Amino acid sequence: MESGHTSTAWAGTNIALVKYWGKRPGPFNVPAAGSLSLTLAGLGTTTSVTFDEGLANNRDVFILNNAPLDEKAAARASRFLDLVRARANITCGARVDSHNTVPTAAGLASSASGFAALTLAACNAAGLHLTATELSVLARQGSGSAARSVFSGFALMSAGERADGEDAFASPLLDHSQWDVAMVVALTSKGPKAIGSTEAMQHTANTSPFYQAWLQSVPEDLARAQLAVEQRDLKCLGGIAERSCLRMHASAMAADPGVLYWNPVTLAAIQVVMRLRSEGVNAYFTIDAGPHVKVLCASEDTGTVSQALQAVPGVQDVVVARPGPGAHLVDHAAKALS
Ligand code: 2P0
Repeated sequence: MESGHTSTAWAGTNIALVKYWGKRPGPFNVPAAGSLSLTLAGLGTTTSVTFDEGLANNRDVFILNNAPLDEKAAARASRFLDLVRARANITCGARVDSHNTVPTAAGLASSASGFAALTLAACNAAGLHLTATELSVLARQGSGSAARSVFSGFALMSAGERADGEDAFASPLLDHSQWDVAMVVALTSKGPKAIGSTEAMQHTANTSPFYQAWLQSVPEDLARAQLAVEQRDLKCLGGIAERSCLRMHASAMAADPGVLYWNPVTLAAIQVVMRLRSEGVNAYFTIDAGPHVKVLCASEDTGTVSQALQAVPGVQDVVVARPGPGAHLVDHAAKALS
């Protein structure tokens, strides 16, 4: 490893159409079931990593959007970098500089793009040249959803069977250039989310009587969604996405105490999507661990869908995102010129 060498990577965030909600026990952050997602262009994270032997006490330094990262997030990222250090047989700290193009203040920031970009930049800076599958296994240990952002467009995350999670990784299903769809994101609040997904999914697993039923429903959704992607069948994929989202949220709502991410604007946006469909527009909602509504539709319908969502009282902003490439290194010379 060459101390002082900086590597920069970009990763887009991804939106799951068959959701991940729950882990198997153990230290390796292994999902309890598979998931299927769409990686987005434009909304994501650029991260630069430099392993620096001059850092006091080998402590990592994290900057996010030009400000120091909060202590809890920094501790989590340091634990993740320990995995990279162990693999590369290095001990020094790292300087990590990240920029989110996801509107962070709106509570949309995703650990998916953050950990995918960190994985690739840190491995490259440490002189590790991993395959995409190996990167996905590693990224998963930072954040489950990050394993999917390694890949372009539609990706399938396997839960695997091994206790060490070495067979729990994402694989590419359909490249971002292969299907002209879009994700229209309606931001329904400005505040940060009430409860983080890592904690909320654990709480759901521990206390929700619906959790086992949720898990049992995933394999069939995954198989059907995979087929729908392969056949570019938007209606079929969208129907499964809505079902998966509602079942995931139902399991969380049934926890004790219940986890409710939605606000009244979330519900109003859902109803608008249903109305659009009754008018013949192929648009389908999904919602993550927050109140925002993401709508999958054909590219040609983004104008109609955006307008309808913008008209919902309380919607703060509407962002249109296209399918995007997987995590990749950013050329430093090109970066300096831009
Ligand atoms: C998903 N979410 O499939 C689901 C749907 C949120 C709702 O993946 O604990 O932040 O870091 O593995 O990846 C969010 O979970 O959880 C997530 P950890 P992560 O996109």
